Amino acid sequence: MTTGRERSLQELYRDDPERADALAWGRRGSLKGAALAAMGTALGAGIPFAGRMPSGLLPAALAQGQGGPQLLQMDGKAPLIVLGERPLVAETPEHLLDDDVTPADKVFIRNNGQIPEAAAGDPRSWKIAVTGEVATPLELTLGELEGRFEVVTRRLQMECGGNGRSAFAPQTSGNQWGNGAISCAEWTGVRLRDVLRAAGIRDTARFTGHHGADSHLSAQGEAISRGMRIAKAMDEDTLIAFRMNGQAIPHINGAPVRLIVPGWPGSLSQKWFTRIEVLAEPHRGRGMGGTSYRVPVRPIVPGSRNNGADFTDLESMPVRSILTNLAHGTRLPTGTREVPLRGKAWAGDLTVRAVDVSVDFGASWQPVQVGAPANRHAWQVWTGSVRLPSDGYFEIWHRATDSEGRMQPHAAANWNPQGYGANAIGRAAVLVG
Ligand SMILES: Nc1nc2c(c(=O)[nH]1)N[C@H]1C(S)=C(S)[C@@H](COP(=O)(O)O)O[C@H]1N2
Ligand SMILES: [Mo]
Repeated sequence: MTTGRERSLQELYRDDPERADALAWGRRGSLKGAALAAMGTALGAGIPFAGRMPSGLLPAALAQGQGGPQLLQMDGKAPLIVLGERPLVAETPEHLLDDDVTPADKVFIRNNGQIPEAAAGDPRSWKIAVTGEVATPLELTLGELEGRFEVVTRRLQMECGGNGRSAFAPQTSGNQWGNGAISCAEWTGVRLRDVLRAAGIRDTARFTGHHGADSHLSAQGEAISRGMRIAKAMDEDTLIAFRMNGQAIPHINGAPVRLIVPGWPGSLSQKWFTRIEVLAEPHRGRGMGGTSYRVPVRPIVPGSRNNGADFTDLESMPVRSILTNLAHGTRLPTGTREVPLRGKAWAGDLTVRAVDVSVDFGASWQPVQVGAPANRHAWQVWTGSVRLPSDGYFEIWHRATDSEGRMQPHAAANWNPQGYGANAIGRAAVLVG
């Protein structure tokens, strides 16, 4: 895949996708023989379903940048894909998310500021506070928290609000996540609602504000401090968590205690958790208001400027699927016709009703089996297989539908300046032969 001709098509796609499309597909969307052959060479194989390819579609194999991703080298962590070093941000490659319960080493990392020093001494003496619109403000050590409230264990998905962001066109600001800013670990902790009730929330309590021990890179103020409607704080699955998969939480993922607000943007799941405020008005911390974690109510022109005044906070995350048994770009032996597939799907506070797969660029779809979640707010495992008609270049497309009938769209929808809520159909390239 290194001749001048092949590289030039790839480069053209990167530098000037419209011209590349016109060259490859013709201005009326009809396929030009020579251009198709060139594209086939670039991909390393013919494209048996080329006739079904929507005009202007960039093959997934060409959408990858040149050169491999930078991989994380950190004790206790798998080789995650590093998206940023200061602050440290790393996503999990989809094919490393094959476990039903995400092991600690495969949980993605999203920091917004400086990683705080690991607390010296007994983690059970770490203090958390409840302040604001409560009858009795509380300050409790982790030890007291564990002793005083019912301890529960749940499998909970935690997904960054920007997961899938790299699918937005035009590109938005923020970390260019693929689909790997998701984990579903087994969290042990106490219910936030039990602690809030113990403090006696007042009738005026409408919102929360979350605080942690890390400071902003500039050392000015907190790294991030978000909040939510009180109803989500009172959800039985919203936890103050102190164990992940039965072990102490890894420091990088918020030890010794963090919030877990499953199904809503991960930014609410405060790491190195120190205090929750109960508020009458929406919280005004870093990461609130404007275009932060907010999406348009009425679609705006992609790429346009907007101050977000009319936007709404992103709450329940949209439906998404990932493919986990086959890495994007996998080469399968000549003659492979049956390809088993396995993946995960989830839909914020909702569940996933169906997952469909296609190998002909979405011309036809077939359902796969979708398992029940282990508990509410856990992701669901899907399994199935597809038949390929020949050797060549294929794309496995996977599309989930939530319990209210909403499907993943063909392209990232509802463009917004900071790129939240992108849940385009998943596409993995495979080469047979
Ligand atoms: N204190 C603190 N909590 C935080 C963050 C942070 O930077 N500081 N990042 C948030 C964001 S944006 C996400 S997506 C999740 C990521 O959690 P993880 O790094 O354990 O995967 O933590 C959230 N909680
Ligand atoms: Mo995030």
